[in-house]
Amino acid sequence: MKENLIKKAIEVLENNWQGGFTIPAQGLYPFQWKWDSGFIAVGYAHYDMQKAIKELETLLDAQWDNGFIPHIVFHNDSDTYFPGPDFHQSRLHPKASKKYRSTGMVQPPVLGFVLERMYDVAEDKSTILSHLDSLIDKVYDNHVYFYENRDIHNEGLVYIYHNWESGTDNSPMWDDIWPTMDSPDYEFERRDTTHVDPSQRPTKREYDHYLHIIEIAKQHGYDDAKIAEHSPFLVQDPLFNAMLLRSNEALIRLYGLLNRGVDEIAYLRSKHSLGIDSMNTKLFDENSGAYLHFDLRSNKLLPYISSSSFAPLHAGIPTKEIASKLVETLTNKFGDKGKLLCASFDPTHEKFNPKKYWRGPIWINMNWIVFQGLKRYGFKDLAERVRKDSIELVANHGFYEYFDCRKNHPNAYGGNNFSWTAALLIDLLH
Ligand code: 9YW
Repeated sequence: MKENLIKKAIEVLENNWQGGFTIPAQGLYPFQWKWDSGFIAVGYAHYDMQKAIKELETLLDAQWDNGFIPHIVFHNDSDTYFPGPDFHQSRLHPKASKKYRSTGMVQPPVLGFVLERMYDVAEDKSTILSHLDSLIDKVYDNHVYFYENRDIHNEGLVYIYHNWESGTDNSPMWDDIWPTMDSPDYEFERRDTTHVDPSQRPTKREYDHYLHIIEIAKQHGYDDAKIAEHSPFLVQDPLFNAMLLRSNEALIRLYGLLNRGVDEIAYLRSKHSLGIDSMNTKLFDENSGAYLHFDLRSNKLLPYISSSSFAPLHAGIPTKEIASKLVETLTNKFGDKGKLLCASFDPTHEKFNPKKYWRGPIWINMNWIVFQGLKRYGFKDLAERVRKDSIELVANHGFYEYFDCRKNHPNAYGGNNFSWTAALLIDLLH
C-alpha cells in the first residue's frame, strides 16, 4: 500500500507542477499559494530536491523589498479564481514586487521549518547547505518584517489582519468579528463555487466581509501601521504565531549549521523567548485547556477551540503541564471513538459542521502539524493515531482537500488531487 500511495502522490504533484511552482489544485486554485508551497516543497524533498528548491526560489522571487512574502503569487491570468490580481492590486504598496502581481496579505510563516525539513531529508548535506545558504536570508528578512511591523505591543506576537492570512478561512472563530463590520453587499462573481459544492464553501455574506477588509487595506495602500490602526479585523492567531516560532527555531539551527549569522541568531533568540512567554501567558486559556485567538479589536480571547489550538506543540511552546492539558482537551473533545483525528473545529461545539471547509473537516496539513507536535512531546500513541488516520483517509478516499472526521460518515470534500495532501502524505509515509 505504501509504495502505491507514494506513487499516486507523486502523480498528483507532477500534474500540478507548472515548471517553476506548483498550484494547490487544478481549476480551484490556479496560482502559487505561500504555505501550500512550503508543504509542497517538503513532499518534493523526498524524491526531487531540485524541485523543492525551485518551488521556494520562485516564491521568494516574489518577496517585497520590505521582506513581506505574499499569500498568493499570480503567475498567470487565470480567470478560474476570484478575487484575482486586479482586485488585490498589490502595487498600491510602494515596496511590492515589480516583477510579480500578488495579494497584499500573508499566510502562516512555514518556510523556516520547511528549509529545516529539506536539510534533514537530504542525503547530500553539503549540497543542500549551499542551497539553503542562498535562501535562508530571505526567510530571515520575512521574520524581521513580521516583528518590526506586526508586533504592535512588542510582546513577540504578530497580528493577522485578514482571515485569509490565518489559512483557516471560514473558521467559526471569525463569526464574532463579522457583526462588528459594516460590510457592503458587493456584487461579484464567485468561481470557487463552480468547482466545489457551495455547501462545502464559505457563504456569499462571508465573502462580502473578506472583500471589505481588503478594500480597507487598499485604501491605506497596504501600509502595515495604518492597517493596524484601521482594519476591523486584527487578531493574534495561535497557529500563525506557532508557525513563526517553530520557524525561528529552525532558522537558528540552520544558521548554526552554516556557521554564520551571529546577529541574526541573536535577533531571533530574543524575539523567540518573548514570543514563547506571551503565547503561554496571553493565548493559553486555562478554562478551555487550549490556546485561543486573541482579538486585538475587542481586546479579548475568542472562545473557540480548533485544530489551531494544538499547533503550539509543534513549536515546543507549551510547558509539560500545558502540553498535558492540551492532550486532555484533544482527547476529550476531538478524539472520541466515533471520530478520526483531527477535526479542524471543536466537534462538541454547536458551530461544528463536519462538511464545511474550516468549520469541522480534517485537513492533512493541520494533521501533519499536530502529529509533529505530539511526537515532540512524547505522546507517541496519539501521534501515531493522527498519522494513521491521515494515511487511511487518503488511501480510502483519494487526495482531497478535506475529509469528514465522523467514522460512520466516510467522505471527502473540496478539491481533488490537492497538492499539500499529496506532499505531506509522502512525508508521513517516510
Ligand atoms: C482561497 C490554497 C488555499 C489554502 C488555504 C485554504 C484555501 C482558499 O486554499 O484558501 O481562496 O485562498 O483555506 O489555507 O492555502 O490551497
